[in-house]
Amino acid sequence: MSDILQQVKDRDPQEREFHQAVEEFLNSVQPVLEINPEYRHAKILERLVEPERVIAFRVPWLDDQGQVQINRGIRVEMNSAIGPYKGGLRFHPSVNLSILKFLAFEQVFKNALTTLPMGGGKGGADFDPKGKSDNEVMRFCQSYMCELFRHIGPNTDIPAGDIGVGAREIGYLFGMYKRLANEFTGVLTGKSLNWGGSLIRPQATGFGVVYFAKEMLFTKEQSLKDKVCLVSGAGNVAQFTTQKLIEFGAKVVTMSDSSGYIYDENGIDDEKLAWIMRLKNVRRGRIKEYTQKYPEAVYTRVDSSSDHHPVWDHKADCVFPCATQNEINQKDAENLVKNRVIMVTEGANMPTTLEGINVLMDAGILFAPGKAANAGGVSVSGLEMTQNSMRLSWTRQEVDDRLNIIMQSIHKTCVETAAQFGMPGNYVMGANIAGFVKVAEAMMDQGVV
Ligand code: NDP
Ligand code: 2IT
Repeated sequence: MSDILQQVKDRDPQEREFHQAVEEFLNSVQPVLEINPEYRHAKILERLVEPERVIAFRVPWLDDQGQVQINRGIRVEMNSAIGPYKGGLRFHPSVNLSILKFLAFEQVFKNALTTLPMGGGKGGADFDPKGKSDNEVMRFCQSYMCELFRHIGPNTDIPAGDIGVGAREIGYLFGMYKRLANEFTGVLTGKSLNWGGSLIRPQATGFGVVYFAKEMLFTKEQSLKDKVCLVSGAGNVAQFTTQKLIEFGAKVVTMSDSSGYIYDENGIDDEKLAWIMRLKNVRRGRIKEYTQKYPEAVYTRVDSSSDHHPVWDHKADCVFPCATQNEINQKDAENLVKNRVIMVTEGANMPTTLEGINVLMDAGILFAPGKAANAGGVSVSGLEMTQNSMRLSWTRQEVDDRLNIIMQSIHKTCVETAAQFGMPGNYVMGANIAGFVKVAEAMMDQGVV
């Protein structure tokens, strides 16, 4: 295991996020390799850490002043052993190959856990949608798709949203794909409802996170009712995590964006959340404006060079990091332990550092990794693909019921797999091993490809 990690590090020394995701995974799967020596001979791990294909391309576009702008576009097609590449697109200035490889790597095992036939991929660009006009976003998306379209397809690679890519961007991307390919197909998910989207897809990641959290608490004979919760982020995942937590009787006291966070001691209720959704999704404003509307709340600006994130200093029962990678470090985790948090459920991808995870698990805190807990989004993307293929639409209730069943099934798989390997309650091991075995078996069946 350490040899493989070292090879990955030596080959691409600058890819820190990718190394982190690979290390967490390798730490879990050792016992599977011991009982399946054939995986070693077939070099399954060595193949898993090498993307099947990486596409990198120039994205030139004209801004509103008529100036030429150039961004870098990437799509990582990581593994197609159990289905076509599937995973989101991220538009954020921090995007680079390391971040997209870590996301694509985690997506492979997440998608395997969903029970649906989807391989793993991820893509994006170092484009910053913040402060751009709708026309600029449209021109960027059109230019991005002018190259991407030749690499994707409803049976090849099906992108969706992630940070900075929501319904607006999916619409512009789809419009250009349709024009170039001369086909109306389910090549993207997260589409709007009236042209092929699925009910519940916007809500799916956040709702799924809370369905998963409910199952976790149930193992301790507890429920979300009256639990005080810290949520980070104020985007798609954070909004619908908060909405479902409120519905289940929990009290959410924080939300954040990359500039800072709000703490509302009285709890964010449905009306306040609706205001945040308009702020973020329509006006595209900053979370600090919340305190102008609700002066009882406190806004704290966050200095990104600080050694910890103050949102995690608050007393709470349950914690839902829903913004981005590495937002809970060792010190944050120690603060959560000190405050006697009982559960951390990851809505974002890899929001907790390796050191942070160790602190939480050593303290006996219930901890669920994003690849299990946030799989509801891609699951409903899979259901959107099914509906597109069948050329029909399911009702809200039908999709929500299926989402709930999938999250319960992922939870059960994690718990049973962890117990089978002698680590009861270890969701990290459960998720990694169960996802790995499904993909490894498919790779063994398909030979050296
Ligand atoms: P959005 O773009 O809708 O929201 C992202 C939120 O996180 C914003 O509040 C944003 O603040 C904040 N954020 C982003 N980058 C940073 C950063 N570098 N530092 C601090 N805060 C940051 O994205 P989503 O809600 O879709 O995604 C959130 C997380 O969930 C990501 O990790 C994503 O990979 C994961 N995820 C998303 C799924 C989906 O279906 N959308 C599915 C599964 C996982 P600001 O506005 O200031 O940038
Ligand atoms: O990280 C993720 O699972 C997503 N961004 C959703 C991917 C998808 O294809 O819906």
